[in-house]
Amino acid sequence: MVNWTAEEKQAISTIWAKVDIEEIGASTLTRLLVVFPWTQRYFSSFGNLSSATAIEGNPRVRAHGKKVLTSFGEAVKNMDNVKTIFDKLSHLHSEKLHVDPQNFRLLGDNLIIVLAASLGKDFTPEVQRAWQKLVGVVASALSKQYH
Ligand code: HNI
Repeated sequence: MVNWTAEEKQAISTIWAKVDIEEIGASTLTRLLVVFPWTQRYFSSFGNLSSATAIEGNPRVRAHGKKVLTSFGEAVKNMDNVKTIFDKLSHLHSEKLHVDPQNFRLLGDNLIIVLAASLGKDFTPEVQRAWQKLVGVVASALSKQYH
């Protein structure tokens, strides 16, 4: 069970209110696929991923990034209940998609980097620590069915 302070909750929801889900989602997934190219193997049905430019301009990457970040938003709204709300998704990623759970951490790290770049000085060290905790909680909830 994760405990959140009022300050952490505040830091997370304040930032979330400023997030453009489509843009940040697309940038986060694009960055994952470019910086960690082995993650491309799960998206072989998505068409052209042959270069950073191709990935950036791929509409399926963009749409999927938005989908992932929308789902992340459920965690933001249910911070005390992330394991429960991601139970089905954990089953899906483990049993059907066979995604190596290490990749959930990589995606979370990329989200932090993209948020920091997009929000600049609003992304203070305190805010970053709260977000780091949240991406860790999400990664661990999605990994639940693996162990
Ligand atoms: Ni993920 C599908 C949420 C990380 C590979 N993923 C989904 C769907 C959601 C989702 C929602 C759609 C489910 C459905 O159709 O019912 N994924 C999330 C979240 C995270 C995450 C919240 C982490 C924060 N997924 C990852 C990672 C990878 C990944 C790190 C691989 C590197 N996900 C997939 C794949 C699919 C997927 C592959 C199926 C895509 C498709 O459309 O075929």
